[in-house]
Amino acid sequence: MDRGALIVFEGCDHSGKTTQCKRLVELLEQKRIPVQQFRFPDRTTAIGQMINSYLSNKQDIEDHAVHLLFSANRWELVPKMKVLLEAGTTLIVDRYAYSGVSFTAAKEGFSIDWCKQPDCGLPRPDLVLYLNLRPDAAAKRGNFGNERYEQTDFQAKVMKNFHLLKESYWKEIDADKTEDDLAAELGEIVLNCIPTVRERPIEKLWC
Ligand code: 2DT
Ligand code: MG
Repeated sequence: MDRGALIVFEGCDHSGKTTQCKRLVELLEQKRIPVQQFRFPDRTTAIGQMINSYLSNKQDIEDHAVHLLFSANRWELVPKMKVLLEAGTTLIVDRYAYSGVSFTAAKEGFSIDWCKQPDCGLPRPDLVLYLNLRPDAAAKRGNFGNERYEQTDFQAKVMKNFHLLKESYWKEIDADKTEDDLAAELGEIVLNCIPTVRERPIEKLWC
């Protein structure tokens, strides 16, 4: 049985990740390609609910501890992801371990190296679509919300970290275009990627 592709979206706030994930799922469904969407953090699980109360400032959690919760929230979904991939379903994932590392490493006293360890061995994406948007273009799309981390100076540090994590299987996409143009560009990339992974084993991230 041919496996599905693991495709991850990363990028800054307002770059259109969530909208484009949805558009991509719709495109694949239209073409009768088996597809399922994931997003991290997945706030529906017990761990996800702790993360949600942290992000919405209802609860404080020590910085190392919350980093491990974000990672645990990915690990708890790995068995389901693997079953789907092996059954031929392509997964479109809104944020993954790169957000995990980039956000925590933007805090005082955290190295990129330390931050990567808990996610080491997760299924490695076949493709990371990194939506790039200059800060001035992002600002035109609206203000930050009220969640933790939604501040300009913190986000600038996060963006720097993302760029340190680039790998050969990343594609950096200029997101400063219309929703339709971006959807068309991403659709073509993903439709080309899916057939190339069919017989490749799922690799491990960062090890
Ligand atoms: P959303 O706005 O996309 O729901 O993200 N985050 C995310 C982390 O700090 N660590 C992680 O591992 C992940 C996946 C990024 C909520 C916020 O959570 C941050 C923004
Ligand atoms: Mg957000």
